Amino acid sequence: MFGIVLSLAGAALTSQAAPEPIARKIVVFKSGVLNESDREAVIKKFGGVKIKDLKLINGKAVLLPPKAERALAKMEGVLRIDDDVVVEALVRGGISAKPAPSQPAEKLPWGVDRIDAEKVWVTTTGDPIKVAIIDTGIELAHTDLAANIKGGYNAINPLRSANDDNGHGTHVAGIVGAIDNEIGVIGVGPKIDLYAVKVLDKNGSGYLSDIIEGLDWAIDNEMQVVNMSLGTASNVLSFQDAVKRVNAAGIVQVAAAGNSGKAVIYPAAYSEVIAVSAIDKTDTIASWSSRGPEVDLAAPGVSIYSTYKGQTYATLSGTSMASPHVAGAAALVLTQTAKCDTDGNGICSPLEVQQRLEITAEDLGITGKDNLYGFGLVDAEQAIIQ
Ligand SMILES: [Ca+2]
Ligand SMILES: [Ca+2]
Ligand SMILES: [Ca+2]
Ligand SMILES: [Ca+2]
Repeated sequence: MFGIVLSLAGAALTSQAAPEPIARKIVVFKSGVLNESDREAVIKKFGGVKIKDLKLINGKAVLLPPKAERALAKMEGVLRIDDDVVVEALVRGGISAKPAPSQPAEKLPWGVDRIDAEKVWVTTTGDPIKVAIIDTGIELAHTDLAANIKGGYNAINPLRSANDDNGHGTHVAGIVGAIDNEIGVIGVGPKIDLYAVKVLDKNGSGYLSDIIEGLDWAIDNEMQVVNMSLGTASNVLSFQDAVKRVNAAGIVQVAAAGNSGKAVIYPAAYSEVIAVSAIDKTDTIASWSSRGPEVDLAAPGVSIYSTYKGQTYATLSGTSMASPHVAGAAALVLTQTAKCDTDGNGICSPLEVQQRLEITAEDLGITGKDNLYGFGLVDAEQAIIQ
């Protein structure tokens, strides 16, 4: 009797509230309880509509009426329900200058020069390491990138190409691996194999579930490094679970620390991911670069000139621009197994690559590891040649 009264009171309260929008959620299942059709059925039963399967984390992205969430979470075989949070590209402000005209004479960008990547190209140019750019896509026809782009995937719409409709991913890709060809710019590793994994839309934002699907693609397609110049302040267990599995697959993960000037955001803050802060031309941390004990390395991230959509070039700032300097350096290290395989098992694990980059970094700020620069400025020359 009492229970009925309570539930009626609850119904009266909710009927007065504004109708809630359908929420985008990630439903994670326990393994081995429900088969595939039972999983689909339980989502439908609660008014949910499946968007996509997330096999990496044993889940599904769904549209769910908010009122159904608690009851669905209690169903047999359902482990938990996470928010499918919005994740943003970590560029700061807009384009600082009008995009440069198509195919200007080549120059060495200051960031690539500062980490002394150009000094290792006699030894390695990153060929044939596979780096996935988890981003807004890459301009597939850009003359300074096309020959290095070996594939891709559009997690937002698998029927479409991973071409970049924003420009951010094209900029990031050029920092990692623009071609040494007399035009435009040169990347950290000018023969790195680039893969465009489109998870962010034309406004530079996307859903966590699309990023998780992109990470799953990276495992299935044997990527060796993934760059994530993106993040969210929300710590979602599904994201942490995904990066742990990518790490277990032996893939080096590098991410932007964030542009808030405050705590390091996710995924950079996870221990399996190399978190990169941004410095300017004077080796000083950018005021807006996120900071904390999770920062592992620093890299150039202020006024970085690189490839941009529309066959152009642009100068951008953000920890988005710092992360790909480290991703490129990680790819260069991976070509030199003897430099990173400290346990001698013949392969360089993500942790071994990270430690190689850390012990060879140029210490900045206060002596030793610190909250602004981590172990210091990534130094490609020291990591590969020393
Ligand atoms: Ca240099
Ligand atoms: Ca070039
Ligand atoms: Ca090893
Ligand atoms: Ca230091």
